Amino acid sequence: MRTQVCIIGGGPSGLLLAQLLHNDGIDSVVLEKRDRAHVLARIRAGVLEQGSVELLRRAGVGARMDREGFVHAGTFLAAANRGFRIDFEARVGKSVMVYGQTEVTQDLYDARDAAGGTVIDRADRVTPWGLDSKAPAVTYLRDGREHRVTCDFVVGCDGFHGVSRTCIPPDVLREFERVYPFGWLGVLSETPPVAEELIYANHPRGFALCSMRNAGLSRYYLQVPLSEPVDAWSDHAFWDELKRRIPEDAADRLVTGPAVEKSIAPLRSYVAEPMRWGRLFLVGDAAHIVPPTGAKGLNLAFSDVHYLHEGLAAHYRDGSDAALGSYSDRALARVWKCERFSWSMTQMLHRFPDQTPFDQRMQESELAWLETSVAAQTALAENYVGLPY
Ligand code: FAS
Ligand code: PHB
Repeated sequence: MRTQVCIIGGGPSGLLLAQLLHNDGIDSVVLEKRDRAHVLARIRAGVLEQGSVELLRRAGVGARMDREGFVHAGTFLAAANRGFRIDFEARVGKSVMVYGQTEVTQDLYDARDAAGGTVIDRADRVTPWGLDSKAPAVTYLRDGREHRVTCDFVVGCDGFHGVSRTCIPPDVLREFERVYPFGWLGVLSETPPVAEELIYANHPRGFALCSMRNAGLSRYYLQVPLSEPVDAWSDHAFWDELKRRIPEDAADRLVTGPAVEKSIAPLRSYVAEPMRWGRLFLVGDAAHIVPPTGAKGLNLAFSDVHYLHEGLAAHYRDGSDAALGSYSDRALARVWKCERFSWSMTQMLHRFPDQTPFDQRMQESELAWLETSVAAQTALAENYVGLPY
C-alpha cells in the first residue's frame, strides 16, 4: 500500500491529523493496534482549550461538540472547606469547553469514515522502517498476514506505550521525567454534576476533582496511593471520601450513584526530545505526558497536530520544509510551558507522602493568594484556557 503520510495510532491525535491532512488533499493511512470499541471505551480527558475547540471546528468535526459541549467561563478551587471561583472570561476573555475525549474520538472516527479515510484497526506489530531514508515504510500484521505501507513520512501518534518513540536512537533521545507517588481514582456516574463548573479541591487527606460529561453524567477523581488496587474502593467508600475532601456545601448537594466506570491512572510528567528523527515525527503522548491536574494532555496533543499539519501542508503545497524543520522546537516550546503549569497545579493541590504541616500551609496560602489576587488568577486562567499556539 502506498500513502503520503503513515500515522501510527488511531487515538485523537492520529485521527485529527489524518482529518486535517485529508482536508488539504494529503493522503494518509492510520494504523491502530486495538479495535475501535476499545479505543472508544477509554474514559480520559474532559476539558478542551479554546485552541483545541477552534482546531476541531477547522477540521470540520466541531458540530456535535458545539451542540452538546458545555462552555465553562470559569472553575472553582477549594481548600480548608472553602471554595472560590476563577473567572476565565473576566481575567483573560476566554473560556474552555467540557466535552469528553471519547466524544471527540467518536466524532473523528465518523469524519474519517464519511471521507472514506483509511483507518486500519487491529494492526499488530506495527514496525517503522527506513526512517533515516527518503523512502520510509511501515509493516504490520493483520489477520495473520504481513502488510507494508510505503510513504513519505511516518507520524507516531501511538501514545506513551507506543512503538514510535523507541525508534529514535538512544544517543539521540533525551528524556525528562517525574513520577508522582500517587494516582487518580476516577469514577463515572450517571448522576447530575455537583456544580455548574469544575471543583479542584486541596485537602489534607488528598486531592479531589469534581467534573462532568453532561447534565446526567458526572466524572469524579480522588488522589489515592498507587499501592491500593481499584477493587479496594467500593462505590460507598469512594463517595464518603469525596464528601470529606470537597467543601461542605458541595458535599451536601452531591448526588451519588453506582460507578459505571472506575479506574486508577498513574501520574507522571514526561518529555522526550527531539520530537522528530529523520522522516519520523512524534505527536501527543508518544512524546510527552502531563499529570491531568491542568487538563493539558489531550490539548497538548492537539497543538502538536496543529504544528505538524502546518509543516506537512507546506511541504506538499509549496515544497517548503521550513515548518517541518522547526516542528520539534516549536512544539517543545509549548510542551514545556504546559508541563510547568501541570506540575505546578499538581504541587499546589495534592498531598505528598513526605509533606509537613508547613507544606500544607504553603499550599493553602497559595490558594488564599489566588482567591484574592487578580494577577494570580490571570496567570492561572491564561494557562488553563490554553497558551497561544
Ligand atoms: P492516545 O494514547 O490517546 O492514543 C494512542 C493510540 O495509539 C491508542 O489508540 C493506542 O491503542 C494506539 N497504539 C499504541 N501503540 C500502538 C502501536 N504499537 N501500533 C499501533 N497503534 C498503537 N488528558 C487530559 O487532558 N485530561 C484528563 O483527564 C486525562 N485523563 C487521562 C487518563 C488516563 C488513564 C490516561 C492514560 C490519559 C489521560 N489524559 C488526560 C491524557 C490523554 O487524554 C492523552 O493526552 C490523549 O489520549 C493523547 O492522545 P494521543 O496522543 O492520541 O494518545
Ligand atoms: C475530566 O473531566 O476528566 C477532567 C477535567 C479536568 C481535569 C482532569 C480531568 O484537570
